[in-house]
This record gives sequence, C-alpha cells and structure tokens, in this order.
Amino acid sequence: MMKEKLQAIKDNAMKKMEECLNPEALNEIRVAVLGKKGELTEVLKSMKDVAPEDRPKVGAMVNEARAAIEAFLEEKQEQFRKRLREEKMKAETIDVTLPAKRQTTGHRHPNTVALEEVERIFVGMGYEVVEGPEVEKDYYNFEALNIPANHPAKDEQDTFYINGDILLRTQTSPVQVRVMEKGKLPIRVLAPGRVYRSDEVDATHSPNFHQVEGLVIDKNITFADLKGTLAEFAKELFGEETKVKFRPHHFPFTEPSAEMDVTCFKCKGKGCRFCKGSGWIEILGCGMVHPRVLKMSGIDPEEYSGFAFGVGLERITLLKYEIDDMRLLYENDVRFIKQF
Ligand code: 2NL
Repeated sequence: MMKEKLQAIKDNAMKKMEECLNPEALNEIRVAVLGKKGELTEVLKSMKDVAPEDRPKVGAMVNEARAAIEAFLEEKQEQFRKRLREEKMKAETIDVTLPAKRQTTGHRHPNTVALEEVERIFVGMGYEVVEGPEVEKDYYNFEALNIPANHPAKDEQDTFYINGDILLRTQTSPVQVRVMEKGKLPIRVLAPGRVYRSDEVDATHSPNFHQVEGLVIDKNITFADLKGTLAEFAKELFGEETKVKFRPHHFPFTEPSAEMDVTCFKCKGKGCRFCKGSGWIEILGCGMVHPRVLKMSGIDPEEYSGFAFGVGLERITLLKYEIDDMRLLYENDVRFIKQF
C-alpha cells in the first residue's frame, strides 16, 4: 500500500517536472512535493502508523523516491539556467561591424585664436603675460588710474558695482597696477582678460568683452618706443605692408594719449566698404603713462617712464576674420566657431 502511494507520488512529480516550462513552476512543484507540508513529507509523518518491523524498508523507499525527485529537479534547474544564459548572451551580442559613433571635436574660439596670435607677437618682444581678478576694488580699477570720482566711466550706468567699493573690472589696467605696486622694474607685461561694462548688446557692444592691455616701464622710455612697438605689432598682425597713424586723444591714465589707426588690409589704404572709404581702421588706444599713475603705485616718474596701450580683443577678432557682428562671437555655435 505504502509502496504504491510512494510510487504514485514519485511518478506524478516526475511527470509534472517533465512538463514544467519555467523555474517558477518548477519551484512550486518542489514545494508541493518536498516542502514542509509536501506530499513526501506527509508520508514521512505517517511513519508512526507503519508497523515497526516495516519502518526501515519504508524509510528506505521514501529516501529513494526523494533522491530521485531531487536529482531530476536539479537537472531541470540546470536546464533552465542554461537557457537563461543563452538568451542573455544572445541579447547582449555586440555587432562589431556597425559604424562607430563619430567623435565630435570642438574648436578654439576665434577670440582665443586671435589672442594667442597677439600674445605670440608680444612674447616675441619680451613681454610677460599676466592675469588678475575680474572682481576688483574701485581703487585698482579707477583711482590708481587717475580716473576722478566724477568721471562718466564711474557712473552706475557704465559700471557693474558689487558694492560701493567693489566692482566688475571695466578694463584690465588694474592687473598692471598690481604689477607696478610689486615694485620690480623694468616692466614689460601684457594683460589680457574679460572686462565688464553696462552696455546694451548690439553688433559692436556687449556688457562683457575682452581687452588686451600692455605696459612697459623702464628708464628712458619715450613715445618713440611706443610708436615703434605698436607699428611692429600692426605689421605682424595685419601684414608687412601695414602702416600706422596716431591721432591725439585723451585718457586719464596717459599723457600724451593717442589712438592708433592701421591702413585697411583689404584695400591697402585706398578706401573701400570695409574701412568705410577712409583707408584707415582704428585699432587701439595708447599713451605715455601719466606721472601721477606711476607715483601712486610707488614708481618715481623722475627716474622712470613708460607707455601703455589697450586693445579690444573682439575688435581684433572681427577685423582679422572679417566678421560683421560681434554677437556671433557669443552664440558659441560650433558651426560658426569652426570656420576660423
Ligand atoms: C582703449 C584704451 C588704454 C591704457 C589703456 C594703461 C594702463 C596703465 C597705465 C596707463 Cl596701468 N595706461 N592702459 C592706456 C591707454 C589706453 O586703452 O581704448 N582700450 C580699448
């Protein structure tokens, strides 16, 4: 009787496992047969009803059935694991013949390209490139440069103030003031950098642009040194045939002051649309450093003299690449930037 019952449990379990299609169903069968309340476990529990002399035999039969079921269970589990592995491998196959993703590289900004050109020219003449803070003290941006309190540049309309004493620099001159203060002479520095002015955006203005200033201080520096240096700069930047012209001007920090024009590199000075018919293009402001500016930074104007100049970097970039709208420089559209 017991033997038939065991055989029935075993046959039924084997048949169900054989037909079973997934690991979850297989586990259900395992629980139903071998689990705490499983069919085979129930048989073991009913051993107390078996005659003592038959118990070893029945016990052996139960163990045999259990071992057979467990062996088949393990075999089926392995089958499912294998199928899962194969499916996974298939799903994760990499097709090495597919075309590669194209690496898109950027491009140096035209301003950067132009600045590196300007730096190369002045470094070649022995200048050192220096940098300084964009958030500056009123003293370094204005006062040390002999810009009086009532000067229009100091108006809130023109300058971004952090507070009464701190502002966003409107020029890179404060960097050079800091160099002068250090007291190491002679000085030959180039100070490029971002500057801020409270301007409305249009084709030639932006509240935030770049300047390159230069400063030379030594004994016996004259306006002839200024002219020679800037004429050489213009030739290197715009071509050997470039001529320069100095027009008197006024800056609070230089005396005398001038603006420098270069002959139009498109028409060679004849006059064209590019130079608006004049043959000349204005490129920078310059002058001999004001004695008061030297004195405020601890340099004796009786012993030392110097010249300084300031160029709008965007102006150089627009001229060099014949771009007619400054706003293009700030859009950072790589299709535009890549052309230079
Ligand atoms: C312009 C004019 C200029 C300077 C900048 C300067 C700096 C020191 C002392 C004296 Cl520390 N001068 N810088 C001088 C003349 C002109 O820039 O129109 N820039 C766009």
